[in-house]
Parts: sequence; structure tokens; C-alpha cells
Amino acid sequence: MYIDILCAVPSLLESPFQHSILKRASDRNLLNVNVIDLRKYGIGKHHQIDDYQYGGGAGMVMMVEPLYNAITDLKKKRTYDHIIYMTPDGQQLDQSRANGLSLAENLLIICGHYKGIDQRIRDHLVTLEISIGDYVLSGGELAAAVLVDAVGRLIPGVLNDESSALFDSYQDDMLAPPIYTRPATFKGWTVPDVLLSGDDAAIASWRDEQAFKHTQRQRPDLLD
Ligand code: 6GU
Repeated sequence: MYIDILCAVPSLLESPFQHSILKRASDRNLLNVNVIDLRKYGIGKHHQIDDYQYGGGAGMVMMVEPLYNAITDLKKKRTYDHIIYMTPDGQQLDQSRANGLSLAENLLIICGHYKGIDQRIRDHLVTLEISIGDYVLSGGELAAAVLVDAVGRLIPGVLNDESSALFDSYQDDMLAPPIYTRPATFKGWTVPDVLLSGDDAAIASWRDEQAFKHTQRQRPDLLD
């Protein structure tokens, strides 16, 4: 999968994809993340990318022309399954959206900054608008990193134990059960006996029960 990210602050995206699972994905060529600096397409000698908003009001707006030129240029190289705009007023990212996007060949992600981007880009070029939650970030870059992480780890072949994504919290609208590793006792804090019993059936049913209780406690809305 190719993911191109068009943004105003590329340095915010230097490190997130160079560690752990996403690094392995890119080492294996399963995921190629390419960050493009919108300023390259800026207007005039100052490479301007934002301007005051029509109608007045605080905050700058990212201009239509640099975005249009950048997107047009990028489209010459790849055919995108989606052109995604990261915005707090988009549809909220969830696991099922991430699952769907993990099957894409090519994605273009546009990160807003300042007040956001000129509406005409959203109306004519963007195909999907995604938010990562009901709070406002100062730009779309960190949200884009969240989206790429959630999607990238689901690309077939990325996770070592392919089945492990199936047991993630949210894959079945249930949170994951508690987990433990050695030692079995630490400062008198013990691991549940059943996990040390070697009884696979008992362990599986304990995990189901714990997952249910945990979900009831933390996220009762998931059980509705
Ligand atoms: Cl995608 N962008 C910004 N700027 N803020 C957000 C967001 C995105 N999702 C939640 N808050």
C-alpha cells in the first residue's frame, strides 16, 4: 500500500512510521509512506499556502490553488482509492473503517492546519473526511499518524501472528481481557490461577468472561 500524506508541517511526521510494526511493514515493502510538504506547491516567492477567510473571522484558511496543484501532481503518479481529509468535523475513525481502508492500494491523506482548508477542495477532490475523535487538534498531522498506524498494522502480512489483530479490542465490539506475564507473583500481586492451570478451555472461558466484564465497566455503550 502507498500512503501519500500532504501536509504543512512534514517534520511532525518524521518519526511515527519508523519504529516497531510500521517500520517492519515498510522494510517488507507492504507499506510505503510518503510525506509531501504542501509548501512545495505554495504561491509566489514566499510559497504562500494560507490566506484570510472570506467573510471575516479569526484564523487562516489553506488556499485552494496549492492544494489543487499538489493533488493534481500526485494523481499523475497514482490512482487513489480515497483522498482523505483529516478534520475534526469528519466521520469518526473506528476499527471497521480501519479494516476497510487496510484493503486499499493507494491512499492520499490531506492534513489541514490553521482553520482548515478551502471548502472547494472538500467539495470537488476529497472523497472521505475522517476525524479521530471529538476534540480539536492544532493540525491534521498527528491525526494522520493515528490513521496510518491503525490501517498499516492491518495490512495482510504486517503483523507477525496474523491472527492477533482478530483479538484486538474492538474487533468484535468487545474490549480485550486482562493480560499478564512473568513473574507469577510480584510484591504479593498475583496472576489469576486459571492462567497458570494449562487448561485451555478454562482459560478461553475466563478470557471471554473477563472481556465482557471489562467492556461492561469501561464501555457499556459497546454492548448495546
Ligand atoms: Cl483529523 N484534525 C484535527 N485538527 N483535529 C482533530 C482531528 C483531526 N480529529 C480529532 N480532532
